Amino acid sequence: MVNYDYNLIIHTRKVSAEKLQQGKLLGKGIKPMKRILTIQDISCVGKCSLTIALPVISAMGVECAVLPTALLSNHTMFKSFTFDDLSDQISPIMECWKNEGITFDAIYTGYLGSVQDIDLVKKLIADFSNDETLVFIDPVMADNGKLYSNFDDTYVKANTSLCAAADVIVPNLTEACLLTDTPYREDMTIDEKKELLLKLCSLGSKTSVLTGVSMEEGKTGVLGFDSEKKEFFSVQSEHIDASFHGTGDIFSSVTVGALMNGLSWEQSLQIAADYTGATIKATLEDPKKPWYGVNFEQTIPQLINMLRDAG
Ligand code: PXL
Repeated sequence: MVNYDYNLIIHTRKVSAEKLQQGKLLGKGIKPMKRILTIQDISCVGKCSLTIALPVISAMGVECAVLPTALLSNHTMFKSFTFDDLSDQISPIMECWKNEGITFDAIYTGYLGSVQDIDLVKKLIADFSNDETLVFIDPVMADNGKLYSNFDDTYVKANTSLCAAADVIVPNLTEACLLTDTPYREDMTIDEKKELLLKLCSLGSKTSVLTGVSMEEGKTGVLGFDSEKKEFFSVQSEHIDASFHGTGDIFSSVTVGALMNGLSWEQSLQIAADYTGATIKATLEDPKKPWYGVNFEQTIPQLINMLRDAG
């Protein structure tokens, strides 16, 4: 049951007094560089996972180390695809990193690809994280009420146990329902979504953030629950009536990148929601837009401006 005593904080946008301060370049000798490790597949064509995380996080002035879990010709929304599981590479890479004394400020996982990968990633998190490391898990496996091809119940169970290792998880509604064994309904009420969030946190993550939640007409964003503060929170942005592949990967990459720039949770989620919306808008304007992904490359300057305004 939803505990109605918990506060719900709806964050409102803070408009910065000065736009685009001259000469204030990202990371220009101000703070030490942060290093994120992102673990997801590499789809050679399709604009998702690593082909989003790497350029987006780098553009945000944060080092992005990668651990590819699988190599695909293109993502699985295409009619056909090749899939080569790279799980046999994970342990030797981890050993090498340990010997080299390599550490990470954040570990960010997305589409992993196989149960074996998930088990290895759990070990990696145990070996490479401490109290200072942000463990950010996007349990990518489903959307619009359906699992992506290649996945089954065993994968869902493995992903559920991975979520226990997280500081924060960011499922969409379909993934949240699968993780909590709740029947999926597109038209769930806000109270039902709050109940889902409580169940998600009981899996073990400190904070759960449900993506694609509209709290008012014409807006969309996230609804989250912070189990330490015992507080629900929400961030909203303009709703653009179109859905594209890869937007979840953009949202997660921007959130982690913004957090590593020292921004607060609310600022980071707001920038992620605003940038995702701006990118969908820009894509819609392109008469030659690809069906398989968004034109995030064209909106990277906007992302940098948002970051500079917030910092
Ligand atoms: O954007 C999610 C994603 C990532 N990686 C691969 C996918 C998908 C969604 O279909 O197929 C390979």
